[in-house]
Amino acid sequence: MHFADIRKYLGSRVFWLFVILLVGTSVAQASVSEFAANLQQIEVALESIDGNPEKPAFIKAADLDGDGSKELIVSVFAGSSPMGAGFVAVYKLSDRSDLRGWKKTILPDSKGTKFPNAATVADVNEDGRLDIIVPSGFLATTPFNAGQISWYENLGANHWKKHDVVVKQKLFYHHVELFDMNGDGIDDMLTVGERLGATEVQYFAGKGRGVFATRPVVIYQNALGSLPTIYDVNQDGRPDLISAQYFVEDCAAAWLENLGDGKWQKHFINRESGPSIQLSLIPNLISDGRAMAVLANHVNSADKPQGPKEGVFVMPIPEKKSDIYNLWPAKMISEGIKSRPSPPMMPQGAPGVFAWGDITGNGLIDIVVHGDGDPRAFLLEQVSSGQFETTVLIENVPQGGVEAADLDGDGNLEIIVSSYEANKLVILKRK
Ligand SMILES: [Ca+2]
Ligand SMILES: [Ca+2]
Ligand SMILES: [Ca+2]
Ligand SMILES: [Ca+2]
Repeated sequence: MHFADIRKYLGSRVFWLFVILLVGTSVAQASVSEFAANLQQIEVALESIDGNPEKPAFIKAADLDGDGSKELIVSVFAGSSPMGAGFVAVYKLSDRSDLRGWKKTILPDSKGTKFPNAATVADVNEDGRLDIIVPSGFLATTPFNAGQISWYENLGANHWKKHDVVVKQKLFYHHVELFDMNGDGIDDMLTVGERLGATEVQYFAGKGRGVFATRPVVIYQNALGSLPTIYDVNQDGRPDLISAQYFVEDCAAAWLENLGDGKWQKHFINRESGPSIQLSLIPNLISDGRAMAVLANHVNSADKPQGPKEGVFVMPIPEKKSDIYNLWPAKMISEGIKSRPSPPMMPQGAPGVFAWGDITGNGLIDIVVHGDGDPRAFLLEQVSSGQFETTVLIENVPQGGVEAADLDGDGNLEIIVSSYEANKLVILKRK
């Protein structure tokens, strides 16, 4: 979601937005009418979670304490740079019926994390409490060997203890899947380490009770990308890996076939949509019982008019087994997403990361996508089976993340949107 170098954004413009946000509710109310005017299908109200979230990026909703209400885990870039650093914040609703009241906890010892990326919520040490895995680092940290994976042990009552899995890596990490990769019955940490032009698909073998090998097993070089998914693509009983590709530019998306005995084979899925940020498999997306791959690319048609157009694509997993090994047909389901031109030395791309769920309540799964280099967030509403309509949800949220979750327990999904460039963290709620 932040494949641009953000260091130069930390200037007067960000400070100006920060001051406005602190002015309070009158500004927020004005924003409501501003984006509600853009909505055709749903009405939303905006609640500001935090007047100064300190440049929030990735967002994850999960019920960490088992009280039936979801918390928000926000990866905050703050002053992230090779020298400065960010942190991870957990927001908990004080009163479930009031989305305005959030108690913020900064995970202990998370201050100093350089570019904290997408958090994973899982019970790492198998004590029955959900823990938080935080991978980190980015292009700016590679010369400083500052890539890292840590996890925060849930001690109960909102107390946390930090454990490092790996530190001081040239590679940076965006996402970890907790999964038993080597079949010894203990979950391992699967991830894709990246740097400019190269990736390594790795796992850190679990030894039990939250202890992991300090050196990774490298299962493939120069395949996949930031946000890998484990899925048995060819239904042979062996879990495969699938993801978008960005830093290795031979395709937009690929999967690694698990051949057994530690052997893997790369297959291209899409070579026409350009460098891509996220591929997710969504079960029963169009209500036909099949899983579909949804791909968001990350390109800039303002900079490269002859290049791929920005968009979100659906790619059904081919039904004929032999077709799984060929390119999968892709259909663009978004409309009008377009990156800003990149300022000098600050490459921009659109769209960014996405989340999904039945946002509008018609029983069909919708997709919420951040524009990233397009400073808007969008709802791709599934109006009838397989038919999507694009709506602008909110403007002026350049570069950030999205999540969809029912936070207040009324049965409707809220949408949470961040912008690290504009220092915003907001909830959109259907009226
Ligand atoms: Ca635990
Ligand atoms: Ca294992
Ligand atoms: Ca398989
Ligand atoms: Ca709700």
